[in-house]
This record gives sequence, C-alpha cells and structure tokens, in this order.
Amino acid sequence: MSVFSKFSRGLKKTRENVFGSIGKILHSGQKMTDDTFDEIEEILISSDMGVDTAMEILDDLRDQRFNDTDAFLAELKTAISTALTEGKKIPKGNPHIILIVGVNGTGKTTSIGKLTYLLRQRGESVLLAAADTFRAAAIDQLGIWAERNDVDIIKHQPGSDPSALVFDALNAGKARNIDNVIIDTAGRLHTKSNLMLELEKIHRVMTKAIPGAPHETLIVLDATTGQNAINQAREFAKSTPLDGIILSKLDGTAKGGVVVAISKALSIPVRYVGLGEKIDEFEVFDKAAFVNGLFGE
Ligand SMILES: Nc1nc2c(ncn2[C@@H]2O[C@H](COP(=O)(O)OP(=O)(O)O)[C@@H](O)[C@H]2O)c(=O)[nH]1
Ligand SMILES: [Mg+2]
Repeated sequence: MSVFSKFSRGLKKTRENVFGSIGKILHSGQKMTDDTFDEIEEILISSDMGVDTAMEILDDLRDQRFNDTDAFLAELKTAISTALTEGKKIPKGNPHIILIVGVNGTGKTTSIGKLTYLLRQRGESVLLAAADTFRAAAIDQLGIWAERNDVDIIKHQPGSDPSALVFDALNAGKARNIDNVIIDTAGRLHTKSNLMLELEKIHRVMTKAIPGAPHETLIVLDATTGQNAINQAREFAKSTPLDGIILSKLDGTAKGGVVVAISKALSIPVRYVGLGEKIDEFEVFDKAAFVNGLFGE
C-alpha cells in the first residue's frame, strides 16, 4: 500500500467527520462569500488545529481574491501544509541512538515496534533497549516486538536501574556494529521529579558510552488526547531536549487537525505517525500525504 493510501486510511475519521464538510460547502465554480469563510473557520477550529492557527490561516486567505472556490481550496491546503513545522535532517550517529519518551499508554512500546519494522524494511539493523524496567510486563511487551522483527533486545531484571541498562545497550550496539539502538523508557508522570531525574541520569550515562548520544529524542503523543498532549510535551521538554514527535493513534480520532496545533505549539516537527494498530500502520510524517488524507482527492 502506498504512503498516500496509508495516510488516507488512517485519517478516515477526520476526513469523514470534519474536513469532508468543507467540500460540501464549496461548490465548484462559485465565488467565495464572507459566510463561506466563516463556516470554514468553524470547521478548522472543530478539527482541533487550534483557534489561533485556524483564524490566522483564514485571515490570510480572506485578504486574497479568489475567482472561485477551487482556487481557494488549493490555497487552503497550501496554508495548512505551511503551518506544519519543518523537520531538519538529523545527522545519523554510528550507532544511531534514538531515545523514546512519553507518558504511559501513549503508544511508546508499540511505536518502537513499528519503527523497528520501518528501519528493517530500509535494510538497517536495530537493537532494542528495555529501559522501562519499572514493570515486568513492559519488558515482555518489548520482547514480543523484538521477536516479531527478528532483532535483539537488551533487558535486565524488573526494578533494576534503567541507566545501567542504557549503558549496556549502547555498548552492545557499538560492539555488534548495529545501525540503530532504540530505547524504551518508563513514563510515570505521577512521580514527575523521579522521572526527570531518571531521564537526566540516562542522558549522562549515554554521553559516557557514546559521545553525542542520544542523536534523536522523540516524544510519543497520543493524538486522541488533544490539548493534553501539548502539556505532556512541555513537561518532558523541561528534562530532555526533544527533536521530534511520534504522533500515535491518528486513526482513532476525528480531530486530526491536532497535528498542526501540536507541531506549532511546540515548534518541533512531527516525525512519525501511527495510523493503526498493525506493524506497518506507521509512517514517516509526510505533509503532502497528510493534507491529501484530510481532504481526499
Ligand atoms: N489504533 C491505534 N492504536 C495504537 C497506536 N499506537 C499504539 N496503540 C495502542 O495503544 C495502546 C498503548 O500502547 P503502548 O505501546 O503499550 O503504550 P506505552 O505505555 O506508551 O508503551 C496499545 O493498546 C496499542 O495497541 C496507533 O497508532 N493506532
Ligand atoms: Mg510501554
């Protein structure tokens, strides 16, 4: 299945419940009226893209003259695409260390399993690190993804120090000449200060094992949690620099406009999106495929 088809399927709820109504208002060949602009502004706001962003986009478009609704629609798509934070290319480490953070239940372990699949499809090797040592079940869950992907996993006893695990995993990655080491972490927000100290300690240990690591820190945010996702990212950003977002469960929301709100509010790019529960329902975020998925052909 093509990337465009996958985005289209993952964004079905958003398209059918929200963006689809734009097409119903805009009749080909007609002129744009003030009422039409207002109606579209409401639809954009209801997509969770953020009131400010929706108003900014519409104000800009109101100032332009459109001969017909088709020309307007084309500009609207461009404006949404422009509102998304552009991702800078991240230099690859050797091995490339990817640290995954986020609140429990957002989809960290699942996203790691899918990201591993994606990297393997590209012919890259992956080593998984079960640094969510807090619960035995979390270690087992990552183990299942390792098996499915036929990759190795570094794990210690439940309750052991995550930093020691990370240190071992990075050294194993080096010794085994692995392309990518992906680190799963705990996300217990109720013990915020511990979590932060733990992340800071993990960072210190990483630098000792491999200078420059982690090369990429990604926060997993659940698209179905809307504004709350933005607050979570701000909380994590206090203890670790964030390079990008994995937005999970985009298939589970009708408010897919939240992609725009999140990337704008945090000024970091959405790098990957979860578009379903299956191993291959996960993609590198693609602006064109995203906008196409919102509006359809
Ligand atoms: N529909 C859907 N479900 C997802 C997606 N990503 C994760 N999930 C589900 O979210 C739940 C929590 O995921 P998990 O990886 O255990 O979260 P963690 O606690 O952050 O590691 C699981 O039931 C996953 O199947 C996605 O992109 N789409
Ligand atoms: Mg987990």
